[in-house]
Amino acid sequence: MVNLTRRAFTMTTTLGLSATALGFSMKRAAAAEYSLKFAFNLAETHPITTRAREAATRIQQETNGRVELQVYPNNQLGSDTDMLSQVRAGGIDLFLNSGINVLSTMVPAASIYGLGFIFPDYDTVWKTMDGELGVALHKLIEKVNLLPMEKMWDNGFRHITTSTHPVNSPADLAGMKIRVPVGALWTSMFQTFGAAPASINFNELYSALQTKVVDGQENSLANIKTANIVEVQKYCALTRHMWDAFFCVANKRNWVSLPADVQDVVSRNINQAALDERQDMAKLSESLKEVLAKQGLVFNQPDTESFRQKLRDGGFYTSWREKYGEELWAILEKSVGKLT
Ligand code: X2X
Repeated sequence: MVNLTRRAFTMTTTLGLSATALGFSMKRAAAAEYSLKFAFNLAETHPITTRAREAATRIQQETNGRVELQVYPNNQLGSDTDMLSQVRAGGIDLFLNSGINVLSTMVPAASIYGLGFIFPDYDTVWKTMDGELGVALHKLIEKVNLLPMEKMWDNGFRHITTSTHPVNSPADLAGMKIRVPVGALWTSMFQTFGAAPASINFNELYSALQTKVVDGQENSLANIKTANIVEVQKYCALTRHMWDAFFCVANKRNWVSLPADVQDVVSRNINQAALDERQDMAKLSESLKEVLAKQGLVFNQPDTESFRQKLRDGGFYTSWREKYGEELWAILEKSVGKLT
């Protein structure tokens, strides 16, 4: 809210000058003592954005306006690559990013939960990520001076969409130009399937599909809907080939400079928002299929065994086991069972 009187406003328009040019100070009606920038790539209508805004309202109410959480969805502050640099530098205070996405360029092991077909259901997912594996990954992220909030935000089980033909087995992916996010695990998985993956940030995905730079992509139904991917894709294979989620990471220097009571109110509301968003996503994973089918997306249900076999035959699990190391691998297998 800009605090200009009607008279001042009339004057600026009459003179054709902006308030700043005239030297007015543009104060907020009730300026917050602490303002935190919270940024991410998801669309305005994604449940993550809704729950983030809800957290902002609660934080404002609980602190009587002393603390303001400024929510920037939809890549408003840049691509994931840009936002990661900004949260490192302190220009962004809180950033949601998948450990499999650009965050893995700094913390390679953070991508381990993205391995193909390791989670049968949400119970196993949250037992793993709220448990020992999540704690181990938090420690690795802290080493690069980012502080993860306790709870991860769900980014859903992922499926493959294409504009050209339905995908029933890896043979249908052979040589296909498919967009994957910017992370080595994604590239490796789709290379092992036999496709030709291209790393592209989420803010460029829609136009990459529209201009046919790539013929396909893979994502949650929530993103296929809210980022309008459905408008530029025809087929959706319900592969559920991997599951993804976001760490909410804070710039450490900015975070430790906040008083303890402010840290408490912000982290408590952000973690609650994450838990509520998980429920939203679980519901949407059931209901969105029908909604998207009505919009013209043609679904098929492949037998996923051929995809799993391709990963095993291609040495996918054994080579990533070497990269992640025995300690993390053992923690993961404790939750999800033997993988190699
Ligand atoms: O970039 C994507 O596809 C997204 C939104 O799902 C992630 O951030 C990994």
